[in-house]
Amino acid sequence: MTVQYLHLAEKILKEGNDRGDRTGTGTRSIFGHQMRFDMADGFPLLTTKRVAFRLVVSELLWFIKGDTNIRYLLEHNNHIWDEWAFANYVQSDAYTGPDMTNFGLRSQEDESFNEVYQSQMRQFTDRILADEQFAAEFGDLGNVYGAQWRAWQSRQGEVIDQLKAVIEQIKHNPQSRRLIVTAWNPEDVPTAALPPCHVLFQFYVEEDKLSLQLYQRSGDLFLGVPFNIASYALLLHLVARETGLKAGEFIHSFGDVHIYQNHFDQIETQLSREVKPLPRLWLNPEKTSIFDFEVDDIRVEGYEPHALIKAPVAV
Ligand code: DHF
Ligand code: TMP
Repeated sequence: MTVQYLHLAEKILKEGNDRGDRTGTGTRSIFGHQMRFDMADGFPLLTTKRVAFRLVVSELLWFIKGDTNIRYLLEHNNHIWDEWAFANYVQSDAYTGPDMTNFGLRSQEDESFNEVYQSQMRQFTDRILADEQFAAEFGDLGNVYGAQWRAWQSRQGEVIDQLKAVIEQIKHNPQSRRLIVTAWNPEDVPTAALPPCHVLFQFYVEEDKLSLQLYQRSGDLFLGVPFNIASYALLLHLVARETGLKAGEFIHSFGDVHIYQNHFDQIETQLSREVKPLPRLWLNPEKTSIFDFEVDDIRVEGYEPHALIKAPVAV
């Protein structure tokens, strides 16, 4: 059940601190929380609103490929990272269009600006798809998850493939207490489009079961967190497949977990809804390596959530 999520929503509403935040939107937040999802209960995809699972899949496969350019996402009709690439572009000298300062907030408050912004964004994403050179320059988000997971740069100038290494360790040294992948690279934090929110994950093997715990430093409960839960549950299943283990628990630990002020109504709507049975995950039985999966190899079955709820994303 995704009751854990609704409990967290209630806790934030009741006990949270009203705080300003980087984006200027304002949040209510708490610090420190943990949820546990047993994969035996079903796949933890929120049922109190529809979550676009196909976007979760293409984003996770993008990380696993080590890709950091939004072009792959756009090719899969996935727009969840557009704003952060666009922010880099409009701050560069190459951008000569209308002023896009603070476009995230302004597009919510000013309808005529929003039209100009939507049109600029459309041109930007069309060009990323059409123009390889432009994509290489402005589609790349820098050393985000894909780069840190698959190609961490060492001091000696070597490249460390953390994901591959951790999978080898799970296979050969399952009792290890060092089964960790970290995306938080202090060297890259000052220049990142968005410093990693899901910062570090660790595996644990007990008998034939594999569990995964994530530390998320910052969580947008309404928009990001439903994706993050599904994404790491899926990652757990994929690594379990590759290592011949069963998927055990996904444990989700938070630092600052918050509800944006302009998401309160949407959260209340979710709280008024009845949870529904969880879907099941289908993975193409012919695929055994996490590195071979493609979007069509991954589906949820029996997903009958309540209707989608829209909300603006804070940039
Ligand atoms: N910034 C903020 N403020 N919150 C986030 O959750 C967030 N997430 C990021 C990057 N920066 C962020 C990456 N992940 C959406 C979901 C996940 C995500 C970014 C955006 C999102 O907007 N989801 C909507 C619509 C998805 C669509 O259909 O395009 C949703 O309703 O789930
Ligand atoms: P911050 O860098 O100031 O913490 O802002 C990042 C925001 O994005 C914050 O609201 C958390 C949210 N977020 C998620 O919840 N999940 C994600 O996967 C990502 C990338 C961001």
